[in-house]
Amino acid sequence: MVANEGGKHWLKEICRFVINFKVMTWWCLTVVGKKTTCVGVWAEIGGGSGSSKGMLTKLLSGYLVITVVGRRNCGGSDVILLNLWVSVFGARVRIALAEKGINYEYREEDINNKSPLLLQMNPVHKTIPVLIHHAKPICESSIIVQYIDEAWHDKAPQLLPSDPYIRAQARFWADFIDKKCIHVCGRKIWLTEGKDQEVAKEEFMDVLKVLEGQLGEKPYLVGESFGFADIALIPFSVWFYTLNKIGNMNIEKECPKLAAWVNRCMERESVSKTLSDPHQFYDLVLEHNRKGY
Ligand SMILES: N[C@@H](CCC(=O)N[C@@H](CS)C(=O)NCC(=O)O)C(=O)O
Repeated sequence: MVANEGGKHWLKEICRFVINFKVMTWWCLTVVGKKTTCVGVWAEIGGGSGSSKGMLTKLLSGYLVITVVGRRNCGGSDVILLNLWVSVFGARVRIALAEKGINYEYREEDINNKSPLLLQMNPVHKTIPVLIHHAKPICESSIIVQYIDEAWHDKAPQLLPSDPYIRAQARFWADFIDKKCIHVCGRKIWLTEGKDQEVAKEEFMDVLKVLEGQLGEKPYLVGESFGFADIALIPFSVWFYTLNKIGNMNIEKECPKLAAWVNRCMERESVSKTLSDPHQFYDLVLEHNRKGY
């Protein structure tokens, strides 16, 4: 009789050990993967020495608590943005995330010393921004903004219009902004002098004039609300102050509708809180030009 009870006890101990081991392994993986801390539950599970029924209850409740904690905490690091504060492309993604009210972990990259994570997540272009969602990377700013709109389609506002034709228009203008190389010819204005600079200024103003025409009397580039095409363009407005100063231009005078559109966009918190200070940007450009980058 005593020997039999001793045998049962021995079996219980093995069962307890196996369950404990499994839960602990799961717990450790959860903590590492989701960056959670749950010391209290560890103590609860590890310190138990009561009956096996009591222990099982403790284990199950620990398991549930861990699940809840794990789920609650994963919101932050489940979405990671690899970025550079001054990037116009990164600003697109930050505006889209802010519009949707998505929490994310921000990681600043050093473009001259790219992190192993960036190289692993964007091995083709090796550029920022990269959005990492559920540990999977999405690259290229316009694609990321569209992904955000689709992945969080249940969160307002919709960044791409629901009407297929208007959606195509929004994509057309975002594509125009990228293909017309606002980025390349804008940079040329502060990177060149003399004739080359004059050519770059002309190219840049031609593109802005087309966009001024597209705006017309509308509040936003496509449709009646702020969306995909606006997000593609608005980060470049940070450059206007620098271009006016260095290129001796007056963008606001030449494109008054565009200037009013910039002010309208800046009324949105997603934009005003994301875009960097134009004066800070100007100082950075002067510093880079002085160093001859
Ligand atoms: N087409 C890309 C452009 C991204 C891009 O040019 N990112 C720059 C920073 S603004 C970068 O990572 N440059 C580093 C490099 O080219 O090595 C996008 O839309 O995301």
